[in-house]
Amino acid sequence: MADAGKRRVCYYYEPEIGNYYYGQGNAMKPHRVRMTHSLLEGYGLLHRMRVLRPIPASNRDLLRFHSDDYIAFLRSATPDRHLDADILRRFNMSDDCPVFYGLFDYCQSYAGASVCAARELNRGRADIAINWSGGLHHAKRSEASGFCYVNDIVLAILKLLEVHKIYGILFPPLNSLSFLFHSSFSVPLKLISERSIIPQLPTAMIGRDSLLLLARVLYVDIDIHHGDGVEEAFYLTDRVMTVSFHKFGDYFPGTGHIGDIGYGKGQHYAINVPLDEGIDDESYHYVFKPIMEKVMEAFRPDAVVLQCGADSLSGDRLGCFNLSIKGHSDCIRYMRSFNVPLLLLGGGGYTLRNVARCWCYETGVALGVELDDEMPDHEYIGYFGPEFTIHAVPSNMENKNSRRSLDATKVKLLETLSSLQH
Ligand code: ZLM
Ligand code: CA
Ligand code: ZN
Repeated sequence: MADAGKRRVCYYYEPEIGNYYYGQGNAMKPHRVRMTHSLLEGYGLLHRMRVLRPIPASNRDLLRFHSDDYIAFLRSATPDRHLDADILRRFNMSDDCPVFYGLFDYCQSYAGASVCAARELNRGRADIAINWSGGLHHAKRSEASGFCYVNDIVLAILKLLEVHKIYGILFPPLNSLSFLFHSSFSVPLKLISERSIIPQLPTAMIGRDSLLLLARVLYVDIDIHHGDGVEEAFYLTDRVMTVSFHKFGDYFPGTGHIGDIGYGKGQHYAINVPLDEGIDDESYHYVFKPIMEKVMEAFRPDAVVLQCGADSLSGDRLGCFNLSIKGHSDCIRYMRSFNVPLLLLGGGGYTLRNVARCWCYETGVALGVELDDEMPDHEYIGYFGPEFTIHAVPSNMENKNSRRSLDATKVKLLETLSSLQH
């Protein structure tokens, strides 16, 4: 099988990340990233990949998506300085998104890790890059939302688009059947039939004897919440396709209707897969695999960004899906099997022991290493009793997704994807 082999993996981790604290009662706990790291160390996985400390995101990085006044506000806000109520409201700072100690350092750290990871893929130095502290998909240009302040995903995608361009050189004469192209990833020069590739180009700038093929980035979001911030950022473009699987109906943030498909040039480049509570592994993959297969075939991305929010797992404190760690990680396994440069990001996940289990196991999947179910001793082993296993105990909750509704969703989305293919 194509996915059986090894991959070059680089993993970004900031040792300070676990010390940031959103405040009492807030479900978002950066400590889960430190728990994951400690478990990775216990399993010996840190020796199987390059472990890198992120460079904090610069102002320049952050301003590629966010507004000046919003970033200036995040930089200056501290809990002990007076904060104007109107300004807090303007930037949507609230119980979900409080001003806490070290807020701006935290933002620079998780966003910097995603940008560094994207850069490493651009340079062709890794097949898979990982940042479990990232994936904060709700942040808007000038607004915090749902525990997210800066949108590290948008910044990483912009980085992938920036460097990852494909330049082609047409053989003279211009109407020759073949041309050479290469990409900035470590793809060797290849001879491609012009006829087979040119009609499928999303965008091409044709000079006298050269082609500039613009890169395409696919974003996939398996967090239980809709990936609204990323969708909105790329809603008008055909260079980024966004696909979110999420609980829809009386659930935060309320967007992600199946009929929201993008606009203008971006029409058909946003895909929303609304699901109901209690979805299990079998039902999830009944829609995930055929949809993603069709997306890969129709869109042919140059890089894939996968937001691996662990709040879609069974027993999550905020979530209401019923995925096992195996079922969740099969999404990573499936996307990895296409052999396209892959950026793995974190996201939600509020039952801490299951988040660490999930992201540790998924790091194993990235590396092509199967982990022993019996957990090794490590600093946070006390969180994992009484089972002390990597896999969590399944639940018997009811699956509110009928075969009929899943079929309807699948058929509708596969139909709109077909309109992309010519
Ligand atoms: N109230 N405290 C997912 C983001 C989910 C919006 C309802 C806040 C909470 C939640 C915060 C102690 C990702 C909403 C909630 C109370 C308006 C959400 C602080 C309890 C508390 O007790 C709490 C003061 C807090 C927050 C519950 N918030 C549960 N669900 C969602 C945001 C983020 O996983 O997708 C990616 C990282 N917010 O439902 C309210 C409407 C604010
Ligand atoms: Ca989602
Ligand atoms: Zn979530």
